[in-house]
Amino acid sequence: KEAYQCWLQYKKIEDGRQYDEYASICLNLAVVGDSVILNSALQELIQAVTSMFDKEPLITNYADPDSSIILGTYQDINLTDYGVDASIMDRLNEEGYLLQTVNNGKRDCLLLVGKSDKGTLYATHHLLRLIQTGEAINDLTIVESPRNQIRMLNQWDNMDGSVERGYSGNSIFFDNNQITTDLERIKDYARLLSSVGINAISINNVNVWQVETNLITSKLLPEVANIADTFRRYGIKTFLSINFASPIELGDLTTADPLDQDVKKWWKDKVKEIYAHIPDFGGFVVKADSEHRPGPFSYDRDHADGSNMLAEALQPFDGIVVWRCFVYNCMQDWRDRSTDRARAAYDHFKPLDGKFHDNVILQVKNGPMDFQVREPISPMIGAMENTNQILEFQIAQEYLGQQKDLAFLIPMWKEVLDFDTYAKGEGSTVTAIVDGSLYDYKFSGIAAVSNIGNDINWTGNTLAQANLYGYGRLIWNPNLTAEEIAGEWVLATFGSDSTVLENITSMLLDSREIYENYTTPLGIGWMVNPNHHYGPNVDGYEYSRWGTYHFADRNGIGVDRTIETGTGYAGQYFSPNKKVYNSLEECPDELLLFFHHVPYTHKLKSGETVIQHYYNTHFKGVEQVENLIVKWTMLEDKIDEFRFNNVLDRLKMQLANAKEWRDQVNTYFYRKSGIADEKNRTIY
Ligand code: BDP
Repeated sequence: KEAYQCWLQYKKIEDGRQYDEYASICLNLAVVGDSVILNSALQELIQAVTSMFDKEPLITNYADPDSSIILGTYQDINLTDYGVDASIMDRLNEEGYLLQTVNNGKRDCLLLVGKSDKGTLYATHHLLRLIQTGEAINDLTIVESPRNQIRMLNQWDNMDGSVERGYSGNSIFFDNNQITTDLERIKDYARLLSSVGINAISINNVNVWQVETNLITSKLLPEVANIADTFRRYGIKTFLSINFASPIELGDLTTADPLDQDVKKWWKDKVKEIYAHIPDFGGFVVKADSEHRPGPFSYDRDHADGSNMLAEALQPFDGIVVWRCFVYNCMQDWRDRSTDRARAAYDHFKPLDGKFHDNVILQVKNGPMDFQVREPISPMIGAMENTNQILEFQIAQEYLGQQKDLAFLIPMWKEVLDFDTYAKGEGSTVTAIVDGSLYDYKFSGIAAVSNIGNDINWTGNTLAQANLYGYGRLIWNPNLTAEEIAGEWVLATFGSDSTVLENITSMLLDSREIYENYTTPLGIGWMVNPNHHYGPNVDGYEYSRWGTYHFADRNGIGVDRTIETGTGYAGQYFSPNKKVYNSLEECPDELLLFFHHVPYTHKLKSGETVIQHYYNTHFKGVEQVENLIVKWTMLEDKIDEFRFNNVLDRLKMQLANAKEWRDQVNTYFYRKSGIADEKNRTIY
C-alpha cells in the first residue's frame, strides 16, 4: 500500500499538539461552486483528512461561520468579504491560487482560492503538502502561479502493453492491443500528476506503429475519450502521438504529402472527428523523419510544411502540434564533419525559424544527443526566436541505470534550466526561454518521458518516484532547489524520522554524480550495451551507424567538435559559450571529451590527467555505491519491509553493475593507453 501511494501517503498524524492544530483547521470544509475539477479537489481533501485525522470532515456547500477551510475559485469566493484585497488575484495566471488565513468574525479560517478550478485543485495539494511535510498552516499567505505554461508528460506506451524504455512493468493504458478498462489506476495516476501540477499528457509512444495508428479512428476514440475524461477531472489535457503517414496507413489515400489538398482535407476531417469525441483534446505529438518514422522528407517537404499542415487542422479547435526535433540520420557513418549527430537538430530546424504556425511547438531534448548522463545544453534552445519551444527531459532512466541504479535527476535538470544560453545577452537562461518570457512565445513549457508502469510502486525502484515528483515540482517552480525537492519528497513519502530524512536525501543528491563516476565522466557517454542500454559496452556503439562515438585510440579519446579542426558543433552556440566550448583551455572538465579529442595524459583543471581521472572516478564510484547500501541498510527498522527490500535489491544490482563498469572501462583504457594507475590499484 505504501509503495502504491507514493507521496500521497496521508499517514495518520499522531495525537498531540500538532494533531490538534491541524485538526482545528481541517475538519470543517466548505466548497463553494461546482465543477468536476473542484470536486476532485474536495475528494482529495476528504480522503486525506479522513486518513490523517481518522475522522470524517464536515462538508457544506456554502461558507458558514464554522467553516475552517473554504475552497473555490475567486469568482465564487468574494475575497473582500474576508478583508483580502482582491487585486492580489491579478498577479496570478489561470492556474494560480491563493492560500490565505482570514478571520470570518467567529473564527480563523483558511481560504483555498484558485484563479480557476484548476488553481483550487493545486491549492488543495499545496495545503496537503504542507501538512505532510510538517509545516505550520495556521497563518498562511501563499500566492503561487506555475512558472511554465505546458507541464507535460509523454508516455512511451505501446498498445501491446509494453512500454518503450519502460522499467516499471507494463502500460497502465494498454494491454494486448486494447485500451485498458481499468480507469481506477489511471485516476490514481492523474491524482499523483495533478498533485505536482502536471497539466498535459500524451498517452502513446512517439513511435507510432501499425496498431497505435488506429487510436485516431472512430473505433478507438470513444475509449480514448474515457481516458481523457479521467484526466480532465484533474486538470490534465490528453494528447495523442500520431503517425505522419496515417492517411496512407489507415487505407484512405496513397500519399501523406503535407501539401497535397486531399491530405490536408483528410487531417481536417480527422481532427473534427477527434474533437467530437474529446472536446478539449490537446493535440498531436509527432516524431517524423527520425529513426525510420515517416515524415515530410519523403515528399521533399520540410518540417515546417509537415507541422503546419497538422496545425491548420487543429487550429479551429485550439489544438496544438508538438513537433519533435529529435531528427537525425540514424543510418550514417561518420564521413564528414556535417554528419556529427550532435549538430543535426540545429542544422535541420534553425533555417526554418519563423516559418511555423503559432500553434506549433518544437520539442527539443535537453541535450544534442540523447539523454546521456552529461551533455551540453542543446544549442537549439534559444536559437529559435520566432518559434514556440518546449524542452524535453527523460524521467525514465534509459541511460541512467534504468531504475535499477539510483539516479535522482533533479540536480541535472536544474543545471539545464539554470544554464545561460546568452541568446539575448547575459541572463538568457533556459528557464527564461522555456517559460516563454525571453521571446514571448505563445506556447512553451516542458515535457518529459514518463517513468511509470503497472508495477505496484509505479516506478520499479521506489526511489525513482522522486524523479516523477521532482519533475512536476521543479517545472512548476524552477527556483526550488534540489535539496528542497528531495526533502519534501522524503517527508511526504517516508515520514519525518530524522535518519530517514538525512540518509535518503543525501543518497538522492549524490546519486547522479555517483552514476557518472562509474560510467562515463568528462562528457563521453554511450559506452552502453547497444539496444537495451543497460550496463557497460565500451565499444558497443563505436563502429555502428548511430553517430555516437568516443574515438578512443592508443593516443587519446574524445570528439573534436571545435570550429577549426572538428565538426564545428561548438559554433552552434551563442557567444561566449561558443568560445568557451571551442577552447581546450576554457572548456569545463565535465564536458571536455564531448568537445575535444585529447591525449590520455591531458591535464584537467583539477590537475589530474584524463586517464588518471578515469581510474579514480571508477574506483570511487563503486565505493560510493557501497556507501549507498550502508546508508540504506541503516533504515531497516524505519521503513516498511516491502519498500525497504525493493530498494535494497536494486542497490545490490547497482553495485554489481558499478563493478562491471569499473572493470571494463578501466581495463579498456589501460590496454589502449598502456598507462598504469598511479595508485597501483588492481585493474582487471
Ligand atoms: C531514444 C530511445 C528510443 C526513442 C527515441 C526518441 O532509445 O527508444 O524512440 O529516443 O526519443 O532515446 O524518439
